[in-house]
Amino acid sequence: MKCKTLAKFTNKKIFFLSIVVGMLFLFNDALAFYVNLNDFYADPSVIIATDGMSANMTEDPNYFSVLLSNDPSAGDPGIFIPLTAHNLTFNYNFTEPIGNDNYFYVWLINPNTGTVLQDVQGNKLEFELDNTNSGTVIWNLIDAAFLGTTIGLEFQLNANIEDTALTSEVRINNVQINAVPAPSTFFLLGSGLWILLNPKRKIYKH
Ligand SMILES: [Ca+2]
Ligand SMILES: [Ca+2]
Repeated sequence: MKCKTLAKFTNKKIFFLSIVVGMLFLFNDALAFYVNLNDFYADPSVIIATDGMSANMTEDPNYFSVLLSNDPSAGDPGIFIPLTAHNLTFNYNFTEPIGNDNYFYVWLINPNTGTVLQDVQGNKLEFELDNTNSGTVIWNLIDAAFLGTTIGLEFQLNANIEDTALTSEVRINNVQINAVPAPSTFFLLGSGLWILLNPKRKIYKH
Protein backbone atom coordinates (compact mmCIF):
# COMPACT_ATOMS: atom_id res chain seq x y z
CA MET A 1 0.00 0.00 0.00
CA LYS A 2 2.80 2.33 1.03
CA CYS A 3 4.77 1.43 -2.12
CA LYS A 4 1.69 2.09 -4.22
CA THR A 5 1.28 5.58 -2.69
CA LEU A 6 4.96 6.30 -3.21
CA ALA A 7 4.76 5.18 -6.84
CA LYS A 8 1.68 7.36 -7.35
CA PHE A 9 3.47 10.37 -5.82
CA THR A 10 6.59 9.77 -7.94
CA ASN A 11 4.49 9.48 -11.10
CA LYS A 12 2.77 12.75 -10.25
CA LYS A 13 6.12 14.40 -9.64
CA ILE A 14 7.51 13.10 -12.95
CA PHE A 15 4.36 14.30 -14.70
CA PHE A 16 4.76 17.86 -13.38
CA LEU A 17 8.49 17.82 -14.02
CA SER A 18 7.80 16.81 -17.65
CA ILE A 19 5.42 19.75 -18.03
CA VAL A 20 7.91 22.23 -16.59
CA VAL A 21 10.80 20.89 -18.71
CA GLY A 22 8.53 20.87 -21.76
CA MET A 23 7.58 24.49 -21.18
CA LEU A 24 11.24 25.46 -20.76
CA PHE A 25 12.12 23.90 -24.14
CA LEU A 26 9.07 25.44 -25.78
CA PHE A 27 9.85 28.96 -24.56
CA ASN A 28 13.57 28.63 -25.21
CA ASP A 29 12.76 27.85 -28.86
CA ALA A 30 10.40 30.80 -29.06
CA LEU A 31 13.01 33.19 -27.67
CA ALA A 32 15.42 33.06 -30.62
CA PHE A 33 14.29 34.32 -34.01
CA TYR A 34 16.71 33.37 -36.75
CA VAL A 35 17.13 35.89 -39.54
CA ASN A 36 16.94 34.06 -42.87
CA LEU A 37 19.73 35.30 -45.13
CA ASN A 38 17.78 34.05 -48.17
CA ASP A 39 15.54 37.10 -47.67
CA PHE A 40 18.52 39.35 -48.40
CA TYR A 41 19.65 40.87 -51.67
CA ALA A 42 23.06 39.35 -52.46
CA ASP A 43 25.70 40.48 -54.93
CA PRO A 44 26.98 37.78 -57.34
CA SER A 45 30.06 36.96 -55.24
CA VAL A 46 27.99 36.18 -52.14
CA ILE A 47 26.97 32.58 -51.52
CA ILE A 48 24.08 31.99 -49.12
CA ALA A 49 23.58 28.54 -47.55
CA THR A 50 20.38 26.77 -48.60
CA ASP A 51 18.99 26.97 -45.06
CA GLY A 52 19.66 30.74 -44.90
CA MET A 53 21.73 30.39 -41.73
CA SER A 54 25.09 31.43 -43.15
CA ALA A 55 26.69 33.28 -46.05
CA ASN A 56 30.13 33.64 -47.55
CA MET A 57 31.09 36.98 -49.08
CA THR A 58 34.05 37.13 -51.44
CA GLU A 59 35.51 39.97 -53.47
CA ASP A 60 34.23 40.99 -56.88
CA PRO A 61 36.56 42.87 -59.30
CA ASN A 62 33.54 44.90 -60.48
CA TYR A 63 32.55 46.30 -57.06
CA PHE A 64 34.32 48.23 -54.34
CA SER A 65 31.47 47.22 -52.04
CA VAL A 66 30.04 43.69 -52.08
CA LEU A 67 26.63 43.63 -50.40
CA LEU A 68 24.41 41.24 -48.52
CA SER A 69 21.51 43.51 -47.74
CA ASN A 70 17.95 43.44 -46.45
CA ASP A 71 16.81 47.06 -46.70
CA PRO A 72 13.07 47.85 -46.93
CA SER A 73 13.82 51.22 -48.54
CA ALA A 74 15.48 49.31 -51.41
CA GLY A 75 12.47 47.00 -51.84
CA ASP A 76 13.66 44.15 -49.61
CA PRO A 77 11.26 42.67 -47.01
CA GLY A 78 13.24 43.99 -44.02
CA ILE A 79 13.47 42.43 -40.59
CA PHE A 80 10.70 42.75 -38.04
CA ILE A 81 11.99 43.47 -34.52
CA PRO A 82 9.56 42.21 -31.86
CA LEU A 83 8.66 44.38 -28.88
CA THR A 84 10.28 41.80 -26.60
CA ALA A 85 13.60 41.84 -28.51
CA HIS A 86 16.60 41.73 -26.19
CA ASN A 87 19.50 41.75 -28.61
CA LEU A 88 20.58 40.95 -32.15
CA THR A 89 23.64 38.74 -32.56
CA PHE A 90 25.69 37.25 -35.39
CA ASN A 91 29.00 35.48 -35.84
CA TYR A 92 31.63 36.65 -38.33
CA ASN A 93 34.92 35.38 -39.66
CA PHE A 94 36.80 37.97 -41.71
CA THR A 95 40.04 37.06 -43.44
CA GLU A 96 42.22 39.62 -45.16
CA PRO A 97 45.38 37.99 -46.53
CA ILE A 98 48.52 40.09 -47.16
CA GLY A 99 48.20 42.31 -50.23
CA ASN A 100 44.57 43.21 -49.56
CA ASP A 101 43.15 46.51 -48.41
CA ASN A 102 39.59 45.64 -47.36
CA TYR A 103 37.26 46.06 -44.42
CA PHE A 104 34.06 44.44 -43.20
CA TYR A 105 31.14 46.67 -42.20
CA VAL A 106 27.66 45.90 -40.86
CA TRP A 107 24.84 48.27 -39.89
CA LEU A 108 21.21 48.36 -38.86
CA ILE A 109 19.32 50.65 -41.22
CA ASN A 110 16.56 53.10 -40.41
CA PRO A 111 14.41 52.50 -43.52
CA ASN A 112 12.85 55.97 -43.30
CA THR A 113 16.04 58.00 -43.17
CA GLY A 114 18.74 55.62 -44.46
CA THR A 115 20.81 56.33 -41.35
CA VAL A 116 22.34 54.00 -38.76
CA LEU A 117 19.92 53.00 -36.00
CA GLN A 118 20.92 53.57 -32.39
CA ASP A 119 20.35 51.72 -29.15
CA VAL A 120 18.51 53.33 -26.23
CA GLN A 121 21.77 54.92 -25.03
CA GLY A 122 22.48 56.52 -28.39
CA ASN A 123 25.18 54.07 -29.52
CA LYS A 124 25.18 53.48 -33.26
CA LEU A 125 24.32 49.89 -34.14
CA GLU A 126 27.16 49.35 -36.58
CA PHE A 127 30.30 47.22 -36.69
CA GLU A 128 33.51 47.74 -38.63
CA LEU A 129 36.52 45.46 -38.85
CA ASP A 130 39.70 46.36 -40.73
CA ASN A 131 41.84 43.27 -40.13
CA THR A 132 41.52 39.50 -40.03
CA ASN A 133 39.44 38.49 -37.04
CA SER A 134 36.43 36.43 -35.96
CA GLY A 135 33.90 36.69 -33.19
CA THR A 136 30.32 37.52 -32.26
CA VAL A 137 28.62 40.89 -32.46
CA ILE A 138 25.93 41.56 -29.84
CA TRP A 139 23.75 44.63 -30.27
CA ASN A 140 21.54 45.60 -27.35
CA LEU A 141 17.93 46.18 -28.46
CA ILE A 142 16.26 46.66 -25.07
CA ASP A 143 13.99 49.72 -25.14
CA ALA A 144 15.27 50.72 -28.59
CA ALA A 145 13.00 53.22 -30.34
CA PHE A 146 12.46 50.89 -33.32
CA LEU A 147 11.04 47.88 -31.42
CA GLY A 148 7.86 46.62 -33.08
CA THR A 149 8.91 47.92 -36.51
CA THR A 150 10.60 46.57 -39.63
CA ILE A 151 14.18 47.69 -40.17
CA GLY A 152 17.12 46.95 -42.47
CA LEU A 153 20.38 45.07 -41.97
CA GLU A 154 23.32 45.18 -44.35
CA PHE A 155 26.66 43.37 -44.49
CA GLN A 156 29.41 44.87 -46.64
CA LEU A 157 32.79 43.58 -47.78
CA ASN A 158 34.48 46.79 -48.87
CA ALA A 159 37.66 47.54 -50.77
CA ASN A 160 39.71 50.68 -50.40
CA ILE A 161 40.91 52.34 -53.60
CA GLU A 162 44.40 50.87 -53.36
CA ASP A 163 43.20 47.28 -52.91
CA THR A 164 44.78 45.01 -55.53
CA ALA A 165 44.41 41.39 -54.37
CA LEU A 166 40.96 39.78 -54.49
CA THR A 167 41.41 37.23 -51.73
CA SER A 168 39.62 38.79 -48.74
CA GLU A 169 36.41 37.16 -47.60
CA VAL A 170 33.98 37.12 -44.73
CA ARG A 171 31.71 34.39 -43.44
CA ILE A 172 28.58 35.25 -41.46
CA ASN A 173 26.34 32.87 -39.57
CA ASN A 174 23.56 32.60 -36.99
CA VAL A 175 22.06 36.04 -37.36
CA GLN A 176 19.44 35.97 -34.64
CA ILE A 177 17.16 38.15 -32.58
CA ASN A 178 16.86 37.06 -28.98
CA ALA A 179 13.78 38.02 -27.03
CA VAL A 180 13.05 38.11 -23.32
CA PRO A 181 10.14 35.93 -22.17
CA ALA A 182 6.94 37.78 -21.31
CA PRO A 183 6.07 38.04 -17.56
CA SER A 184 3.29 35.47 -18.07
CA THR A 185 5.94 32.96 -19.11
CA PHE A 186 7.76 33.40 -15.81
CA PHE A 187 4.44 33.06 -13.98
CA LEU A 188 3.68 29.77 -15.75
CA LEU A 189 7.14 28.38 -15.08
CA GLY A 190 7.03 29.55 -11.48
CA SER A 191 3.61 27.93 -10.98
CA GLY A 192 4.87 24.65 -12.43
CA LEU A 193 7.89 24.65 -10.14
CA TRP A 194 5.75 25.54 -7.09
CA ILE A 195 3.42 22.60 -7.76
CA LEU A 196 6.42 20.35 -8.23
CA LEU A 197 8.13 21.40 -5.02
CA ASN A 198 4.97 21.60 -2.87
CA PRO A 199 2.89 18.58 -3.93
CA LYS A 200 0.95 18.15 -0.70
CA ARG A 201 0.97 21.49 1.09
CA LYS A 202 -2.16 21.93 3.20
CA ILE A 203 -3.72 25.08 4.60
CA TYR A 204 -5.02 24.68 8.16
CA LYS A 205 -7.61 26.79 9.90
CA HIS A 206 -6.47 28.49 13.11
CA1 LIG B 1 41.21 42.75 -51.71
CA1 LIG C 1 41.96 46.15 -44.01
